[in-house]
Amino acid sequence: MAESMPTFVVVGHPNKGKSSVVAALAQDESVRIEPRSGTTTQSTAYRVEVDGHGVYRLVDTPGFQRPRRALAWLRERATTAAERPAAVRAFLEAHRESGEMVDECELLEPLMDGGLVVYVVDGSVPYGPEYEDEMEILRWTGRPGLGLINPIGDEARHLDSWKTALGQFLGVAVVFNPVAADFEQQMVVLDQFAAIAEANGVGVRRSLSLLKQARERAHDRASRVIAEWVSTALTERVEKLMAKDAIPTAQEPELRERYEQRMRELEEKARHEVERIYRHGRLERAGEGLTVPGEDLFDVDRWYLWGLTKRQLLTTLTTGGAGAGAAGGLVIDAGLGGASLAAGALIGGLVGGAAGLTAGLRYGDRMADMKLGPVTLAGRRVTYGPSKHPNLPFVVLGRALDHQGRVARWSHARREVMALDPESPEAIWAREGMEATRKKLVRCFSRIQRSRGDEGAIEGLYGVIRPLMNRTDSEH
Ligand SMILES: Nc1nc2c(ncn2[C@@H]2O[C@H](COP(=O)(O)OP(=O)(O)O)[C@@H](O)[C@H]2O)c(=O)[nH]1
Ligand SMILES: [Mg+2]
Repeated sequence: MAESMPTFVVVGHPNKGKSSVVAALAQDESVRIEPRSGTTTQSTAYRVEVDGHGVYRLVDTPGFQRPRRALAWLRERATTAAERPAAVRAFLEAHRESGEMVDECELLEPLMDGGLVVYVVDGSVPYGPEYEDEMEILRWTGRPGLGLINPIGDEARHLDSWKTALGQFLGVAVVFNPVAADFEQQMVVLDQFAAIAEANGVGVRRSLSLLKQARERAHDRASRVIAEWVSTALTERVEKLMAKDAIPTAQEPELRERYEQRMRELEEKARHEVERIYRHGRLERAGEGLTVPGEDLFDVDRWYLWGLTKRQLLTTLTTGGAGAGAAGGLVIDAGLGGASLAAGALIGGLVGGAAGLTAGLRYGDRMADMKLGPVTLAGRRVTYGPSKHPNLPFVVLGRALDHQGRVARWSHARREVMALDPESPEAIWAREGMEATRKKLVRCFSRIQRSRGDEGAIEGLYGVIRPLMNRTDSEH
């Protein structure tokens, strides 16, 4: 198997995104990407594997430094095309010994060892003769490959001239932005790599399907982490022992603060797990571990961003069917605009399906109830939570999906700090066809609450969450 694994050698001018291409296609955040040129001085091979099965190898190389001189040297040693690869071998031998043209040696060696060329250029600058020497040297190796146009800064103004030029030297040119590319776009460009490899006798297509399977498994695992976290959010509580004669209500602010802090920590933990699943364990997030206004889990004024709107909540809970009542906490208060809603068709569902529900759709003031234990010698146990707020699980899940979506789409070549921008959440609950999902979720949440988070109930939630992951790979 190992013999049939192709090696793609990523070459080009310095600072055109070679390392970025390697990072993106190897899904490896450890590949060094530097704003300064010339920081890559040695070739490094990255082996891409799934379950120990090698799929392909990517070699990051230093850029060409002295292509003109290198080509002049080669031209003196070959008169016919048939002699050219031998001249390149002679070049390697001569310069390895003298220690000259180290960069050229580093990048040519893996090619002469059977690698395939991936020649990276910047599509935002015009094509020019200075690239011709580089491509001519690549041609001399006799190695097949393709040109990869990186539209740096999202601009590929000079696409046509590049395509024409690359086409003559390398046959095929593809456009690929390693920083912006999501998984689908990576698969598209890898398919093109695979075609070149197949045409040269190295089978790889079957292996690419392994990458797709691995992606599915990552979604499975992320769904499981998120289902567990939502279940915990539905059942979590904090407690303390207070003195027998202490005033119970005076304990509430402290308990609530501890409850919220605990929930924030659990959310952070779930986020880290999801990041690790998508191989982004070193990802930096803005405001990580802090309570960022507008981004904080308990900034209830912003809950409409991640959870259901009042109207969605109302329709979902009242028509959610069995168990909606147990999901709890529904009464129309004045703040909800009860009059206009009551006048509408909703009231039928309310009266019929959710009679006897208590407490408010009121936002914010009451997250959970306090419960007092019996007085004992030691004192009195007070607990806070779990929250019965009907929107809390939607907020928790909406935030988790928003984060998961960003992480799953984040290229491993992208090295800036990720902002979980509360101004542009995915608005997942408003999507077409989500009403049915929202109703299923209400039933799942209710079952988790009633069973205090048993395995079967979590499994049920997993079953509803898992299909939502597919959106990260099928939309742009
Ligand atoms: N905006 C943007 N910057 C890029 C892109 N590709 C590379 N860069 C930047 O260009 C610089 C050099 O990238 P690198 O991958 O290290 O290039 P290399 O020297 O060819 O390996 C880094 O600062 C990258 O962040 C791209 O597609 N878009
Ligand atoms: Mg580099």
